[in-house]
Amino acid sequence: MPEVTVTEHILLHQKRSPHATGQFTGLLYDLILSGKSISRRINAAGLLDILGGTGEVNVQGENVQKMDQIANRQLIYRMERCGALCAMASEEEADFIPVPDDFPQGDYILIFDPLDGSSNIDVNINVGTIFSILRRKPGKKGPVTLDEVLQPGSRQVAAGYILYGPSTMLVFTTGQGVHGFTLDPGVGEFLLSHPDMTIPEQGRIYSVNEGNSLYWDDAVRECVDYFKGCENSLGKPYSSRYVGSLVADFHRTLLYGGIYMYPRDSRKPGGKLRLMCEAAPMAFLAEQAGGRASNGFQRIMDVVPDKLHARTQLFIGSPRDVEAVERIHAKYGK
Ligand code: P6P
Repeated sequence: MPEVTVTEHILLHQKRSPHATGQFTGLLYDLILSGKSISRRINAAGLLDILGGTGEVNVQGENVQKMDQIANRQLIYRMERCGALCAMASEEEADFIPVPDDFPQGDYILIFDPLDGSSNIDVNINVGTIFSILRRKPGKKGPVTLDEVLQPGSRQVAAGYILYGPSTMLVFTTGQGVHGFTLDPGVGEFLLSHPDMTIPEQGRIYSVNEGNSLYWDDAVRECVDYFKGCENSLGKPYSSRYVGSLVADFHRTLLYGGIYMYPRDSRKPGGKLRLMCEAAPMAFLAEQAGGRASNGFQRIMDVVPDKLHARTQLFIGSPRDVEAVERIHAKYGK
C-alpha cells in the first residue's frame, strides 16, 4: 500500500468535505502531535514511574491516574495553541475551557477524553484518547457560552480516537467515511492502513460487563440473553469479549462487528459512559462505518446534552445487532 499520510488524506478529501479547511487540518495536526507524545509516554510508563494513581478524584468521581493527568495537560497545552479552537472540554475537567484571549482563536470546539480506560494502564492493556469536534454556531463571536458547547452528536464535524496498543492507531471521520492510520515509529507518521472502514451488517460477538447483571433492568437482561441464546439472527450464542476499555472494545466491534453495550443499571440510572466525550464520537464513527448507536430508545447522535458531563447508556455496533436491542427496549418503554 502506498504511504498516505493523514495530511495528504485530508487534502484529498478536502474537496468533498466542507469542514476540512486549513484551520481543521491544523487542528488535527496538533491533535496527532499530542497523540504521539502520549503514546511515547505510555510505551515507557513502567520505566518512568508514571503508573498508578495520583491520589486525586476527578469530576466523574474516578481515581485520577498519573497518565490521565499527563495526557490531559498535554492536550490542553497543545490544543489551546493550535489556533483552530475557541473552547475545549475534557472528561477530566469540571467546566469547559475557553481558549485564552492571548492565544489565536478559531471556530472549532474540541471535546475529549484524554485517556479512556486509563485504569488498565498498570496492567498494560490498550487505552485511548477519544475526541469530538464541533463548530461554534455561525455568526457567534466573543466569549463562548456553555449552551454553544452542549450540541448533539449530529452537529459533530469530526470524531475519532487514538488507540494506544500493540501499535498506535488513529481512527477518525470527517463525515466522509471512517479511515484508520497506523503510527510508523520509524518516521513518526501515521500512515493510512485501514481505508474506508466498514462495520459488518451483523456480528458474532457481544461485549458487556456481566458483573453488573444483578443491577440491570428487565430490558437489558433480555438483550443480553438474546445474544447468549439461540433465538437470535445468528441462530447460536455469540462469543463474549470485554476488555473494559471503550476504545479497545469499540475498535474490535468496528472491525469484527457485533455489539458493545454499556447499559444503565440501578446504581447508575443514567448509564456510566459520557455522552459528549465517549458515546457521541463513537456513534459518529459507527454510523459513518454503516453501523448504529443507540441509547435503546433513540439514536445517540440525536440526544442533546443537558450538561457537559451528561451520561448515557450505549448500545453500538452492527446495525442488525443494535436494531435487536431497540426492538426489545420498545417492548418495555423508557
Ligand atoms: P466498567 C473506562 O473507565 C470506561 O469509561 C470505558 O473505557 C470502559 O468501557 C468502561 O468505563 C468500563 O467500565 O464498569 O466495566 O469497569
